Amino acid sequence: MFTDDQIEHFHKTGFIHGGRVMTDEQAVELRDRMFAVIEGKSDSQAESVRNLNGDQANVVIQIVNIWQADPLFRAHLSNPLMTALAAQLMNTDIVRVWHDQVQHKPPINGGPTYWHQDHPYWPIIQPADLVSCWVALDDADVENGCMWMVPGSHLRGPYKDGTIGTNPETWMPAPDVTLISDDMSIQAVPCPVKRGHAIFHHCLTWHGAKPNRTDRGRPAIAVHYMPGHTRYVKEPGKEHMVEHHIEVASGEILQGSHFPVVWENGTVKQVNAV
Ligand SMILES: O=C(O)CCC(=O)C(=O)O
Repeated sequence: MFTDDQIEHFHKTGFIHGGRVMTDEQAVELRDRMFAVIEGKSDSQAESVRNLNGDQANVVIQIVNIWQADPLFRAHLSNPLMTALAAQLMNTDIVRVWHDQVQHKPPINGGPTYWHQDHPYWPIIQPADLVSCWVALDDADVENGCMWMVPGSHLRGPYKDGTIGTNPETWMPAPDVTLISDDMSIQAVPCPVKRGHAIFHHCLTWHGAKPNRTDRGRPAIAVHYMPGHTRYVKEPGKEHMVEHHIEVASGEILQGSHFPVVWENGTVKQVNAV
């Protein structure tokens, strides 16, 4: 569990390391299942599997809702350490899953993660107080494209549509400075994560990653967790890939079999196949 000091640190910076949440062997098993889904060898389908950058020189394989495709990833949503830590950071009695997201940067031609904040990409869920748990399925370091974050950036609210701007030489954030307040530091810090360890970030924290030119891959899985009070708010003209699974009316708490409860009042809940 996080200490009070750690939770205060998270609220100040917008991210925090969560330590080891699975063994190396479990991480390797998940990584192997990830490759099976990428190669189309799973029994069911994920929501989407694609090269996020659409560019063969800068490949980032993104899988959304791999939990729909693979039972080990479904069990991963309910990891007891991840769910309890997420509940603490969101100060909630109920933790639900918004969606999950694999991002794999292959060796040599692994692409960057362009600087962004998450919540503006999710305008149909409110309020903006979700927390993501990102687990490295192999060591992620500065060389192979670990994430970088800007401490305190979540406190500034949404930035345009969430796309911050990326300097193509340094891979550091390059925002329109007329849109941010003078006193905002945009000093990014690297966030290396060991295999089987987790880092949590707030849904407004600015984050990005450099390309991977090493001979090591950088596989990782993020679970985007919602507190119990998150609502679906229809935004005409703004659709999200998983919106077609929503069965509640606009204005209601977002719940249902595709947005499962994984933690409730201290008890971990397993997720049913959909
Ligand atoms: O894995 C990455 O490089 C980016 C992940 C990300 O943007 C997220 O988890 O919100």
